[in-house]
Amino acid sequence: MGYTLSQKIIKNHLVSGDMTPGSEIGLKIDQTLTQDATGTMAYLQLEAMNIPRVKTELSVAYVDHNTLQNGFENADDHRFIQSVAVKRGIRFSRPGNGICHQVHLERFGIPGKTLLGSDSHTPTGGGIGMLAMGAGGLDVAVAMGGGTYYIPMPKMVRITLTGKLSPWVAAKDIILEVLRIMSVKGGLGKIIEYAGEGVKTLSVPERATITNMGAELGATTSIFPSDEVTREFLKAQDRESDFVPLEADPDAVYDEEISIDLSKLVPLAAMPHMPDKVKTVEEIGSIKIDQVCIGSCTNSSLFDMLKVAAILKGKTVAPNVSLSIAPGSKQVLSMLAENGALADMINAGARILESACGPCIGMGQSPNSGGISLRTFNRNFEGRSGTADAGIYLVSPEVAAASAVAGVLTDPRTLGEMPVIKMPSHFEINDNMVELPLPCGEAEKASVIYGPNIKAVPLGHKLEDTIKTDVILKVGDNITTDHIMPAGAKILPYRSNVPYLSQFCFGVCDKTFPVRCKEAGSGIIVGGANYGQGSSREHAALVPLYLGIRAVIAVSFARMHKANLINSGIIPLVFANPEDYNAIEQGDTLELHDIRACVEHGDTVTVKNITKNTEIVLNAEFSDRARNILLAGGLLNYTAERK
Ligand code: MIC
Ligand code: SF4
Repeated sequence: MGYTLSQKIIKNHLVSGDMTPGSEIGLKIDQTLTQDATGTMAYLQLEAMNIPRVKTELSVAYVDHNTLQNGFENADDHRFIQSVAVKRGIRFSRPGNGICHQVHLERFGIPGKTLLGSDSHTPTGGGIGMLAMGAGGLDVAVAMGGGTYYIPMPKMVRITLTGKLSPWVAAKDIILEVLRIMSVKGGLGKIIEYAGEGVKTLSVPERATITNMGAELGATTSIFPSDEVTREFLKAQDRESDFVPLEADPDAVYDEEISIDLSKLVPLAAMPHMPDKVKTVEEIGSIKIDQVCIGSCTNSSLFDMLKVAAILKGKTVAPNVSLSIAPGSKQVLSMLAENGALADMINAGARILESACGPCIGMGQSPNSGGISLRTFNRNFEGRSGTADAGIYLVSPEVAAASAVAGVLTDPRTLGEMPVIKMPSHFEINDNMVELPLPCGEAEKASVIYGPNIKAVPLGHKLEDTIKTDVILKVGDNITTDHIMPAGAKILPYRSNVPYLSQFCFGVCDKTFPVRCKEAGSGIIVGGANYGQGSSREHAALVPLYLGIRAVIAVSFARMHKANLINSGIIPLVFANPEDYNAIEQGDTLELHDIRACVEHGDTVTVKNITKNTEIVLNAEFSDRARNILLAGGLLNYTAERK
């Protein structure tokens, strides 16, 4: 029996375990990336582990998230990251160089290599055939130190693409269609591989849009074969020598198969407040809009920007609309400037933003009250834009630009003939904004620069025999990390200061949560299905740890969040019978009797609901390594114990 494309890469990087779906495997990581919002924690942890120099083939530290510097905090974080990077053998991508995933694809990604990033959209690298995964900062720090990265061996899904996209239909519509079919939990524990004749019709930036937003499926990662299209892209980036052809064996076996005829797709949009609430633009109708934002790691390539510029050329943005555009990288922005496309955007009235995440993470451009905003981004979770009652629709660059001019949601097929955009045969290459690490000899003498807002990483403590505490919060299905630990311009500057950040924990669901935790001293959270979906941010575990959360009991967990909980020493437990979710209420007192012994040896835990005088069985299935981490009270304690 042959191997799938990702099984081949896994096999080449397998350090431990066997490739049976669900069982834990350990992988060697070739490359890592961090961004600044998760990077400070990752580097604090790297420093705490005393790693003098990274052992990966390549590690890059990007600054792209916290770029609104309306206080000293973000600038201090950038300086801290830069000082660690140059000292520890990491390349530093300076603010202004672009969004981590876009820059990494352009300049560093290599087919067949493994990439671990402290950001959930790291799978963008799957667009050039990398096995690229998101993880919490601590896991990335461990990988930088040469440590193995552990995941449950994923199941394999093949999405066969046939035909060719019709005019005005985009790669974004392909991934929105996949989200419509599979839902935001459909990819849990799976790798999505794209195959079929349709693949050849898609450029690397288009493939990267699709693998990027595979994060919204909850998938471990998504990947395209590395073929002649990949070679052309790498060649145009002066990196043809990095090309390796890669594809699945013809007799590879998949656990799930989906087929999509590209020629049947039409422009789609994800409606508020979930990326899988997908309808056709036509069905939603010409609703009035207030804002359009174009950019983000999903849709900010030169290819996307040139399409947008062609639609805007000679037009004016509708008076009721504010249009912002953030090109994904310095390379994209300078090429737009040179070929005149930037002038077309500016003349149409677009507000040009720096090459960074910007509005995608609520760093500015929050819509007006109750505003409707069309965004080419990947997430439209409630409150993420910074305006609690705004309605965010996720669309392609074509739909966004056409709508910005019309002032209402617009199907671009009504615009007539589609402009033909060709990929350049050579990109402008200038890596002057990537600072190289100091050579050995000099690096030892350099110091790490901390700012006053940078506080220590909270540590868990050894797991006790029995936990008896109250359910401090009960929430429903699909709770995102944006619910648990919101981002945005006001909060993000405190990513290095967990005590301060803790005031905002679960702010979207229940503003009293942090105060109640402090009063209670400890607590348990009860959640529904797909708890912790969305980002890789380990703050969604570190902050609850700081607030005294001991365990989370849920119907199911998102992969990265579950790993972050374990790394923090918070026990993730799953209802053996999902119906039992209804048998616990907020405020109930629970007793996890003999929890230490159960975590050490058992596969189940019986929880006593003292308030209701009932008992419920919970699954506590962990790998041996996860058990030991939980017993030690988190990965940092576990690592220290083993030294
Ligand atoms: C996001 O898109 O939510 C983020 C901000 O990029 C996060 C990382 C973070 O919270 O810093 C992600 O996707 O992992
Ligand atoms: Fe940045 Fe948005 Fe991409 Fe996250 S999803 S990395 S915030 S552009």
